[in-house]
Amino acid sequence: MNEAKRSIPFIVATAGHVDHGKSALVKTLTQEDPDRLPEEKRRGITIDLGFAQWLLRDPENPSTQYDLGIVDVPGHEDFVKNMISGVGAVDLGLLVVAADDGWMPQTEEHFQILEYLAVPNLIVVMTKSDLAEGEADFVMEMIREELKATRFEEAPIIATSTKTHEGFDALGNAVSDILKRQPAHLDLGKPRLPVDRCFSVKGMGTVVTGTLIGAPFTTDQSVCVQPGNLQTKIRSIQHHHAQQEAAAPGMRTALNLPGTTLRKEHAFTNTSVGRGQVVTIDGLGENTTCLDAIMERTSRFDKPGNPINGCIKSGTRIRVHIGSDNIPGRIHFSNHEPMPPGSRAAARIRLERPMFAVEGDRFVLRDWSQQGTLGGGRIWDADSSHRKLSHLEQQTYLNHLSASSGDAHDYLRARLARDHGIQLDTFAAKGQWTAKQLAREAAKLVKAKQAIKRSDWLLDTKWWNTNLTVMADHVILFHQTHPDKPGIPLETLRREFGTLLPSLDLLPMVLRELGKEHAIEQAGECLCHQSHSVTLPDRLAPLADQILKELSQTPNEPPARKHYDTSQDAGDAIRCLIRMNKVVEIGTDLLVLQSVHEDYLHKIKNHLTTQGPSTVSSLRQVLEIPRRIAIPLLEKLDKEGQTIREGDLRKWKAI
Ligand SMILES: Nc1nc2c(ncn2[C@@H]2O[C@H](COP(=O)(O)OP(=O)(O)OP(=O)(O)O)[C@@H](O)[C@H]2O)c(=O)[nH]1
Ligand SMILES: [Mg+2]
Repeated sequence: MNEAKRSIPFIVATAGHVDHGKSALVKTLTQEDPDRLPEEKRRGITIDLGFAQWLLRDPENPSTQYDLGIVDVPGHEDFVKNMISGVGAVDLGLLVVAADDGWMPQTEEHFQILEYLAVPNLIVVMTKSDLAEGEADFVMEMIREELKATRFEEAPIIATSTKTHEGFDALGNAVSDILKRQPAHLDLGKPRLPVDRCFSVKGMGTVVTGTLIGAPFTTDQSVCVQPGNLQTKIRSIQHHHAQQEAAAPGMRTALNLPGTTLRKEHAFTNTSVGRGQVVTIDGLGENTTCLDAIMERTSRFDKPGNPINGCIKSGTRIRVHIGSDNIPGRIHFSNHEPMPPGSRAAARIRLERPMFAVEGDRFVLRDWSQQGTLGGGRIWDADSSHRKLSHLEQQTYLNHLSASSGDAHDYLRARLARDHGIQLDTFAAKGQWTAKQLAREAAKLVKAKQAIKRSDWLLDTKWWNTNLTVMADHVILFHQTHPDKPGIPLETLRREFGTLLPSLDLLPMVLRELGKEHAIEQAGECLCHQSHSVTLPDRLAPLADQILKELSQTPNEPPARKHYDTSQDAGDAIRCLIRMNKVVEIGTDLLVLQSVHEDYLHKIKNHLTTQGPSTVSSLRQVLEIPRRIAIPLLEKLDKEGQTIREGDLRKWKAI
């Protein structure tokens, strides 16, 4: 057969009750025995995850080959936790049901787990068809009954036998039929490899394996292992025992990580790696012990696979399975009501040790003693420790996402409604969406006038406009109550409104917008309305007269501002004089009379427009002022755009 031109990686996982023929199915499909442990061979059951590669040609398009990484899971009820750690990023589930046994407790439990993890495709493989004894149709009927009213109602059911080889062509066709419609794994620029196996190879050191998602990994790439923030480098990469320069998302991937050791159980050290940890890159978020989620419980509580059918009380100790990890913790519901089967609820999970998780990730909850699966859900706040779950904004945020499809658009809108302002760059680094996807969704919100963009901030339009109006009203109210003051001190505004803003970095934008939309301008350290004119209160009149008198006595040699500004009243008098256009502030420490300032400006303009660009010292001579005034005066004019500085020279703006 000709070489396939395209090889598309996908992950396929088996699922189903113990002894129903999952491993035998994988062996027939791939000629590899997924059971590798001596104990598995001895007992004839699968204990831990097994892996194999299935290269499947698309029969309709032989130039396309599916490079399927098969994860074979154990069916025994004691090893469900191992099963979950293998099915985190699966494109297709093969739910195995033995024809001589039918739908059994772990068929049901595994089925629910695949549902909670939102596995996109399912094929039911009815194995051991050679043992069906004329009951095959009936068993198929029963299986179809179990699938009713689920996402997989229409899933193919294919009868196979590893003894007679019946059904394997049909199975291959069904798999390729599904996968040709399945989108390839995306490169989000955010690689994550939840470690599901970790072992040591002589001469190489530690090797970890897992299903790579989010972005490729390449040889020599610097990576970190979370939780633990262990920094290392990829020395080499293998994909199903073949050495590769790079691995793509959706590939079973083995990484050789130099300088790391095998972790013993939960004894985390700063060099050790083990199942449950995630190989990733820096900057994709922090480890967390507190997360908020939308949790759901199936209504299939009467099925035999779910021994834990009752309500879950708020505060119950549980185990959270996420990626390849499982961590003990407690679940709390916002209304403190117990959560019945067949419902959804906003929940907070407090973990007993840190985990690396990303918003949008799905998880499964099992009871503390690992008797059964309680439910599943999706993380929507990967670090909620600084918020209250009962807080209205957090409730609204979670409920909004609960009722949505949870795509990039819904996520961005919900976050904007909760946080009011989002700094897109840092925001995009976390979560499951690319900066490009989020920028596209942000542009849509801006177009619909639901958001406005200011530098890299996306702001909720209604919230932004309301706050600007409130601030502008506050300035006007201040004028009414303090007619003698030039305006509200910026510091007061910052104190009173700073907590409204998601970041104080937004303050300069607020000030600009107040000027543009509300005629509020900044005068020195104050904010005032353009129409506000200061009336000098009687108590300040003698001080103001004194300042004006002194300034006019030595107009070109004014004393430093601190010479006058010695009391609250003196400061108020100076601010009044500035607002009344009687004196001008040059730099932070100099005042000159308005008339003197006008004279300077006139002379500078005249000199620069007739003599051309000039140095500070020639301008000083024209103005007959010392350097101490000339420098801040020219810097002020530069800032205002009246003059332009070019090296040592100044030129007039109009030239
Ligand atoms: N007759 C018959 N026996 C089968 C078939 N497939 C598997 N078996 C037998 O069923 C037994 C269990 O098969 P496994 O493949 O180990 O079952 P499993 O689902 O992987 O079991 P666990 O991994 O322990 O859950 C073995 O003795 C197989 O030889 C089949 O198609 N026909
Ligand atoms: Mg097995």
